[in-house]
Amino acid sequence: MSSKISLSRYLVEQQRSKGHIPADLRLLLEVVARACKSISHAVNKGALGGVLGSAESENVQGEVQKKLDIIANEVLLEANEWGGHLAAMASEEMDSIYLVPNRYPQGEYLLLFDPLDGSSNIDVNVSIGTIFSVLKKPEGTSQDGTPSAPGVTEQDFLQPGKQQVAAGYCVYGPQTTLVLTVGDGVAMFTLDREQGSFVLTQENVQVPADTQEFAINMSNMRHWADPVRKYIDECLQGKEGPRGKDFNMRWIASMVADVHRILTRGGVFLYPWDKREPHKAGKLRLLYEANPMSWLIEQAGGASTNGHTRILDLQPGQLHERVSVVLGSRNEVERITQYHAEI
Ligand code: AHM
Ligand code: MG
Repeated sequence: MSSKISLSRYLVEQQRSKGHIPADLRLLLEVVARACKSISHAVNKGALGGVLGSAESENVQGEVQKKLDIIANEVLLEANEWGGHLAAMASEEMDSIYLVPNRYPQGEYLLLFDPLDGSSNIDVNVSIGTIFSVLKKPEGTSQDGTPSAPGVTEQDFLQPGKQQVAAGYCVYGPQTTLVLTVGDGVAMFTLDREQGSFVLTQENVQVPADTQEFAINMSNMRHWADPVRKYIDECLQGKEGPRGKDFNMRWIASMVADVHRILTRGGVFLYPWDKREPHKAGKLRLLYEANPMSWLIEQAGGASTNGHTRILDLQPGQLHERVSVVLGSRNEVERITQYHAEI
């Protein structure tokens, strides 16, 4: 008998022993994992599958969509709409929310995703991934005290990240790895292509509190605010500077891959506000990227902030809201937060 623990078995055991996962949520996560397998196959085929290149369209944020952005989005919608576990979905690639069609039963969960994060890396064969977040549709009255509208509205999605009931990502790299939290630590599952299933390969993932590695797009240095500039400048001074140690830098330009490295060996990731588009809080999206990644990082013992406030405490104002992100090894995140308070 195999001692390997599949994702299905892991979820069933979580449901049974710890009561973290109601049956519908377990079904939802299995369906998301199945969709990720399918996206992984499409990514793997690359030029052979005719999936590379631009789709000649733009998303709501004015970004040019790649063919694989659209394929991944459709795979996730199709896989999740009929199971009865969802009320609605929202995606970085869609202008507005997607209601489960009337012909299917409605569930109580809301699924949010960045179907293919790291789009600029698709055509150059560098790791990319799917990021997802699960919320419960609010019950009863809405925030202003009036009875909530029947069906689902965009407002139902505007919940702080601390209300997530599951979050994760799947990174399509040398291996395809699914990383998941349901609020009881972080577990990693590697896709076994021969068996066609995700197999548990690491439990209780921990981010070391200290690190000598940072991830930031250095080409934006001249646009940064002073606290970020000070932090990176001190790292660059290495042993001779105030930190008294050398730092290494990594920037993959796929948040999934950068966060995966941090969950694996520590580090700090920054995509801060900068002066290029001062009216935008940052580049990354709060609901599809920052919230799920922040919860994973916190569940692994790390920290995540926008420089001033814990990301998971932020009340979203809009579906496609952007945010400044600093996450990873706790002591470095605390130092950067302190610089924001001082400068
Ligand atoms: P995307 O969701 O359109 O792919 O954009 C998000 C990505 C992140 O994965 C990554 O951290 C960042 O954008 C890279 O930005 P840059 O091109 O400035 O390096
Ligand atoms: Mg993204």
